[in-house]
Formats: sequence, structure tokens, C-alpha cells
Amino acid sequence: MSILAIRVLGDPILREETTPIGEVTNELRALAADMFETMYLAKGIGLAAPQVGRSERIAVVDVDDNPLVIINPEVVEEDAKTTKAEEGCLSIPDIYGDVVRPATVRVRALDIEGRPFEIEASELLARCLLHEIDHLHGKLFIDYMSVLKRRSALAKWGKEKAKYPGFVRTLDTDPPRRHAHPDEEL
Ligand code: K1U
Ligand code: ZN
Repeated sequence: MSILAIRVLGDPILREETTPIGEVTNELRALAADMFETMYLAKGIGLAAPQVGRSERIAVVDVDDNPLVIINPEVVEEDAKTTKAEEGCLSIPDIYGDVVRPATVRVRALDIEGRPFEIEASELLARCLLHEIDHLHGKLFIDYMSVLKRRSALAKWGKEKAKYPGFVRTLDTDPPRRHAHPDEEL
């Protein structure tokens, strides 16, 4: 398995529509495994293919220790009732904002074996599924922010983005180094 580089805001792939998947291949299964590994290292609860530079319609989600692969996901029902909560995005590090979304959703997708399934979700899982499905259609959570809040988020990002040359975020895989006392043998 491999840790993948995460594309950040400014990379055009984050604004592109993805391509529906026709057949679930072993290559796609390997991609899903790499996406989970990358998502866990980044301490995220979801990750969509465009965030790792891929254009296939696939995302991974893990809320409350329930890992899910969603292939060609579609929202088939959503609650008229909405909730507002703060969101972040692994592709826009250190930027947060409130987003209003349906309180519950029903999503239809294919699993990693290519079998259709439906999931009814509420709270954080509903929010995360909707956030990832948006990624698969080139939409980002900042698109839901008010003009003023979005302007201030983008101004902050204007400074942050210098940390990500080429719009690429590489995750640190090294364990933190322990500093020994000069007399101590390691
Ligand atoms: O797609 C992504 O960028 C991942 C993103 C998903 C997400 C976060 C918050 C609400 C909806 C969807 C993240 O995982 S960012 C990390 C984060 O904000 C978070 C982590 C653990 C619990 C709650 C939020
Ligand atoms: Zn995101």
C-alpha cells in the first residue's frame, strides 16, 4: 500500500467532473486501499479520488469505525430538514467554515466488489457522504459559504497555499523524532 499525495485548492482536478466507473478492477481496489491509508494518516473521515489526482468516481469514508467505499454514488433521497455544522477539507488545510446540508440522506452506490447498496445516513456520516459526493462533481465546501466568509477563507488560503508548491500536499510518514539527553544512549 502507498500513501498518496493530496492535491490542494488551486489544482484544477479538484474542479473537474469525475468519470463513472464501469468495472471494479483490482487496480481500483488497490486505489481504494491507498486512499484509506492516506485518509487515516491525514486524520480525515473521508477522501475522494480527485483529492489524490484521480478522475474515477470513487471515494472512501470512515465515520465511527465504519469504513465504506462508495463507487458511482448518487443521492437518492434527502431530508428537507437541514443542519449547519463546521467542515474542513484535506485539500484546503487549516480552513474551516459552516455548511448547511440536509439532515439525513439516502445514498446508492457500488461497493468494492461492484455490488449495489444503499445507505441511509444522518449527522456526521450524512455530512461526510455529501462532502465526498460533492468532490466527485468538482464542488468544495467553500462554495456553500457566504460571499464574505468565503472571501475571508480565500484570503487566509492565499497565505497558506505557499506551503504546498505545485498544489501538492505530501503527508509526513516518519514517526516523530525523540530528542535524547546528551548523556543518554539511544
Ligand atoms: O474530503 C475531505 O476533505 C475529508 C474531510 C471530510 C469532512 C470533514 C468534515 C465534515 C464533513 C466531511 C475531512 O475529513 S477533514 C477532517 C475533519 O474535519 C474531521 C475529522 C474528524 C472528525 C470530524 C471532522
Ligand atoms: Zn474535502
